Amino acid sequence: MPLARRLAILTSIAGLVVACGTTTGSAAKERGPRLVPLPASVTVNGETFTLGKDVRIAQRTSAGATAASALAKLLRRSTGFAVPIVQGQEDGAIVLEATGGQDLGPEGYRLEVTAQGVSLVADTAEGLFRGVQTLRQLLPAKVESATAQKGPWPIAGVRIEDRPRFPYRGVMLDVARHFFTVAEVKRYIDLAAAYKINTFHLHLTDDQGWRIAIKSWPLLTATGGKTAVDGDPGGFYTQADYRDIVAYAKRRFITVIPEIDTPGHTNAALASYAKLNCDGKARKPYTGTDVGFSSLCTGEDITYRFLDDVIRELAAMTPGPYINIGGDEALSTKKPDYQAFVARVQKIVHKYGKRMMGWEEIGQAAITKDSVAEHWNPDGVEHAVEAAKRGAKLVMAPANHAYLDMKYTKKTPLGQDWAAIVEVRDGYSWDPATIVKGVGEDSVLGVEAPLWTETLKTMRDLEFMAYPRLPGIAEIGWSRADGRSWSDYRVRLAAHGDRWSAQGIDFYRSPQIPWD
Ligand code: TNX
Repeated sequence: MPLARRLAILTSIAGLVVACGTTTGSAAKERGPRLVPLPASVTVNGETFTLGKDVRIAQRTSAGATAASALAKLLRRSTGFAVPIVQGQEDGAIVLEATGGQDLGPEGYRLEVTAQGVSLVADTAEGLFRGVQTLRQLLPAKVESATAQKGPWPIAGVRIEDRPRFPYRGVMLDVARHFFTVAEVKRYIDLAAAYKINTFHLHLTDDQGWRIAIKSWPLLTATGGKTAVDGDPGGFYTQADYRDIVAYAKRRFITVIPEIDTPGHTNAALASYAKLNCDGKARKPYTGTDVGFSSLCTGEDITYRFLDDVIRELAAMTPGPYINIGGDEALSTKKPDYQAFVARVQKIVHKYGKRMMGWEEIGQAAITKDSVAEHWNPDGVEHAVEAAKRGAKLVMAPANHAYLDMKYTKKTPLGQDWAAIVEVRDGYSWDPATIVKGVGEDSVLGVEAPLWTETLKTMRDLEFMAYPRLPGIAEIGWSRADGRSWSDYRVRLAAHGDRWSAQGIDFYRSPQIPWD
């Protein structure tokens, strides 16, 4: 029997164990732990480990430090227990172990809960951190509370072995249309980390605002940072702010990808420096929501000196492998100019030791195999196919499924509907390996959930649009396709509403979900 088939049978047996381990019939799955994203295998053992006031976290190796402190912080806050972190092995503790050689992969983990204690094993510090996110979901929802709650604190007995399907599972936040503070960005990172997201794509510039300080071009923020959609207040990150965001994300094993959108979506830059315009005249600041009207002057050397400076400064404060150059909707740039522009900017990105990422339109240019294109437009798949033909990998963010700024229903007060109305089920029901005909699993690096902010002004707005859809995209990126179904997912997701409420998230109570 081929290995894949054998694994499939094994997994379906493991799935049965979940159902049988608790009770029989349709209530069975509801009694098993309702985890999102769905792990590769879960076996329920019927035991329970209850956290008491003497609970401790035992860190077997130093690789456990980040995961141990994240878990301790969460437990201290909501249980009120001291939760010391100790070294070595201890009975009745939560033991974190990353000794390597377990064949669990860079993000995989094995989590075992018995009446005696909790053991979390991974090959890497990152794997332990992902496993801690699963452990959180085995505890009562009140564990997410910011203040001390009354127990008890039972953890269901399970054996979970887990690893992701795709290495890239991202969220994107547009801080250009509306600005969000460092504290708000950190909260968004935290919410995403709970669902094992590992990439944070930060859309830093657009027609309406330039949000990152570039020391060699100070007017970008002094002028271009002042505006936002609807004349709302602008803002920008200093380089120290940006480094702070990067470091914060890193402690959650999330890689930051900065995007400087070019050659279109550049009005804020063109308003800041007259010399960046082909006619030498500064553009007026823009606070509307049209797209496709601006372009850098692709024939002039100054454009590339400008981008060399910007990319050099960005690369120096970005430890992650990618610089994103945007490239979408360059409707005011002629195709040959666009192609030459992308090829030339790619060289600059390479010069500073990074790989280039951009929206799928970059597939029209001579991109190298190490570049990554992001599919977004259901009507623009030919660019994604072209990118794959050039050997580049794709991140899938189809607007009619994955865009968190699409309305849930016609009546949703926030958001847009140009791509689709996206109820929770629509957001969940697609597969990255089949969404673009001609781009198969081998070309897919992963998935992303973009959140554009033309209509979103507050943290509450972001949370309302992201929850409950973001966890669905996270699951599509993490969990194997053959284990996923809408009927099972909606029941698992139903358990998460109380977790979000405990964190003060005002989520969309979709009628499609049987909320607890
Ligand atoms: C399309 S997606 C855009 C953005 C808008 C978004 C709104 C993409 C690459 N470009 O400029 O904000 O639609 O949904």
